Amino acid sequence: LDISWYTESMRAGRPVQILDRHKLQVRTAECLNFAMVFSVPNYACQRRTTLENHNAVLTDALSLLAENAELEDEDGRGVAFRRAAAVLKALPKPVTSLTQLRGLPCLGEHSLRVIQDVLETGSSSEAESTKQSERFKALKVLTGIFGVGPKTAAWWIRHGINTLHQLRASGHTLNRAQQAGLEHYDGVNRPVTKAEADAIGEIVETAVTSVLPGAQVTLTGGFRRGKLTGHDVDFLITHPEEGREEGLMPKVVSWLESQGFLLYQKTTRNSYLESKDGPARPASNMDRFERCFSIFKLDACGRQPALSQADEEPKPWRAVRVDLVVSPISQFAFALLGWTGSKLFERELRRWAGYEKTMSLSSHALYDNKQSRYLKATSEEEIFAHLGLEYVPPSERNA
Ligand code: DCT
Ligand code: MG
Repeated sequence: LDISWYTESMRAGRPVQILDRHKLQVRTAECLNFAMVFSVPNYACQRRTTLENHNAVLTDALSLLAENAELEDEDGRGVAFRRAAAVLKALPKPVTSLTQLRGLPCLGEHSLRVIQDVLETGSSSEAESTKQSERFKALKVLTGIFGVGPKTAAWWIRHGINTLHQLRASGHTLNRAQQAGLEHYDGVNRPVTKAEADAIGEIVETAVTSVLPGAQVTLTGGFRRGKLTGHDVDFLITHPEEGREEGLMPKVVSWLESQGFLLYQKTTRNSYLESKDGPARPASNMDRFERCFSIFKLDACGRQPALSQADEEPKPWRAVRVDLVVSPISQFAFALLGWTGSKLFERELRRWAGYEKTMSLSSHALYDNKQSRYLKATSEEEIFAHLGLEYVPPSERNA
């Protein structure tokens, strides 16, 4: 009995002639097996991906290979592994056999090999050997410094620098962000808890409302999706009256600085102009809001004070990476959708918009290329509707 012929026939709705009792039994068994074959839509934004992951061993292996590709500055390969991992995250049950994955999107040859290895041996030899490799370890340590990307890390490694100690001893010139990153390395690389994010939220709220009453602060990023920890805390700030948000960021930053909350900050100005920039150039839109990359000094809130490595004196505070973004109210829904993530979910939304709808989506706007006009929205629900997608709440955008 040719199983693949049988399942293909079933899938295509072709009638299958039953010949005798024995074959009927076999085919019934195949039918049951077929019922356990998963089906998943192509784009992550068409799926509901909660934090409940039934295939963590598989997705951990694929995510590690994705991380390695990104550290090697090979984004294409990174995205391929991320897409494969996202498909498995969306499955309602653990995968037990490769045949269950037949016909699923985004599972390339390489990812399938990794999955097969895990299913057969319990772990991925490629992921394990990557994790142990000196190059991966060095890239991870060096890019753990705030302000250091894969290119800089690779350049340092080529010059014999693999550790923080070697970097400090090398006398290489670091920019202001990297100096702060090195100084606050331990804090910045320790996961931020939801309680810490909320404590920072209160500080930001106080800062924002004292310099502009009526302004609103929203927690975005992973915490809005329900994650319990994150690598940073992301906030989106707006004011219900268009234009009132102009010039807000420097005031907020000054307030925070005057109160001693900032260990480091760098503000970039809003450079987005609908009329000038238009939809044709969406690639760098993430950076066009008035945005502040910062390192916060957060007092230990009921937590055991951390030991600082240098002097072993207990530190009554910790360093936390915080991103602040200011958006005019007219772009708020797009900014909220764009800053809630996950990164892959966002990427897939833009891919869906472009390929399936001939639209350009950014964190500022949605442009319909067929109608040659912007589609306005005041809520995330409206944006999903414009895109012809079922609404997916933040807690189900964990692709
Ligand atoms: N974002 C994006 N594309 C990027 C970077 C960010 O679409 N290249 C969006 C999606 C998530 C949001 O910005 C915040 O970014 P991160 O803080 O990096 O992501 P996160 O989901 O909040 O992850 P973590 O919980 O680790 O902070
Ligand atoms: Mg974040």
